[in-house]
Amino acid sequence: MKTLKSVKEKDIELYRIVEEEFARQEVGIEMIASESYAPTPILELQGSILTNKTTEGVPGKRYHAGCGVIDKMEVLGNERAKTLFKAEHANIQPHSGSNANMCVYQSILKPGDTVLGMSLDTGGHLTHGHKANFSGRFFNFIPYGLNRETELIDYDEIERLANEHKPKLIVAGASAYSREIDYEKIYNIAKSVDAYFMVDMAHIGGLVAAEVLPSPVPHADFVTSTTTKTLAGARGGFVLCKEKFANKLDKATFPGAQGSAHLHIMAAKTYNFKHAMTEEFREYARQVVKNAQKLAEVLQEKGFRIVSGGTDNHLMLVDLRPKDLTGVQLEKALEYVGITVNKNMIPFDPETSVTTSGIRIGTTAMTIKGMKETNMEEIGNIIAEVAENIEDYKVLDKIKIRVCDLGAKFPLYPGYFESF
Ligand code: DSN
Repeated sequence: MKTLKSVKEKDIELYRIVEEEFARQEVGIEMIASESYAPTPILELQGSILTNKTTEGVPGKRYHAGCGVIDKMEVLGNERAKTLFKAEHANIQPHSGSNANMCVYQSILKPGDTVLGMSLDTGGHLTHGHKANFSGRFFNFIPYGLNRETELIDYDEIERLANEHKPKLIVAGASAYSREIDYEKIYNIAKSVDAYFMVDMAHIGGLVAAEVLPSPVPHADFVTSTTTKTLAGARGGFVLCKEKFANKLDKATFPGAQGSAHLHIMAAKTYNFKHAMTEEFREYARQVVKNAQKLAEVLQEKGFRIVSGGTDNHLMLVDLRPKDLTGVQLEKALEYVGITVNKNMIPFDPETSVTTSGIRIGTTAMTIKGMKETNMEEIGNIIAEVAENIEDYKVLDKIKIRVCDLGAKFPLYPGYFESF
């Protein structure tokens, strides 16, 4: 690859690993719901000389000299994030979505404070209070979940828990939930107990930007996100908040949660926000959802159960019990044929998180490569065939060739990289 010319000269061992991963991404059918392919300007910015500068603080109030130029970039990024999401204040410094959440907690919580968050096993995120994560160790998170019948967020449970525990903060948002969230309802619950309200929209940020899904920004005190998932860009995070929290958030980010900023990544985010304002991006976001809905429909026709009966966004949870399979079995068999998904617990899963009864499938990455509903039909059929032939390697080997042929029709960065 032209862009890795020096790596090839200086470290052939490492170069070969990148080359191998390029080949995997080139022909593989990528359906991990948190993945996307960053546009080439983002690859360039993430590899740019901006990585060389050290900054701490915010534009105009720095702890190092020589920040005049870089301040222009950060101001531009903040302004674009505010415009894109109609937010009062933005901070694009968080290194990741987890860091973005840490920055908000650092802004308004003290260790031991009580917080409500969606449990990981019903679709939440590690940083929403899991015991293995800093959030669950430093704060008193009370988990809420889903209604067993509808498999939708149990808003009555949130209200009951809020009244019982009087939390300082309620966190909404998920990494494995396929339905729209009623932000206004949770906001009203939060305000009734005098709690702050934060939404982690990491998974759906791109769909919100494109107005394919409703925005949490009018309702939430803080909104966190990554730029990597449906925003399809830089590997990092950011926070939006009401102006009255701006100072608290900036101080909680630096020096509260992070040291010097990653300016090359912040520049990539800045491009990301501009790209997400284009009609091309909006069209992509609409197609992501159309593809997910088509794939869910095909899988249902093939006898899989889709949690909650369908999807409003880029992902779906597939219950494999009707096929008498576990998540780990199907994940492995799909990986063997070249389709990447992840095993995932379904609501009220009788299996452990290591085995699981489900898989999570997302359509972001393949939509970026140009796939449409007809391709989703083909992928749905292939997934069903793999499930029916889970250990029949003669059949799986034939399917592998079909997957490779399909993947090769949707190349990665066509015309950008020189061939190996
Ligand atoms: N939270 C993980 C996921 O959803 O896959 C990583 O972002």
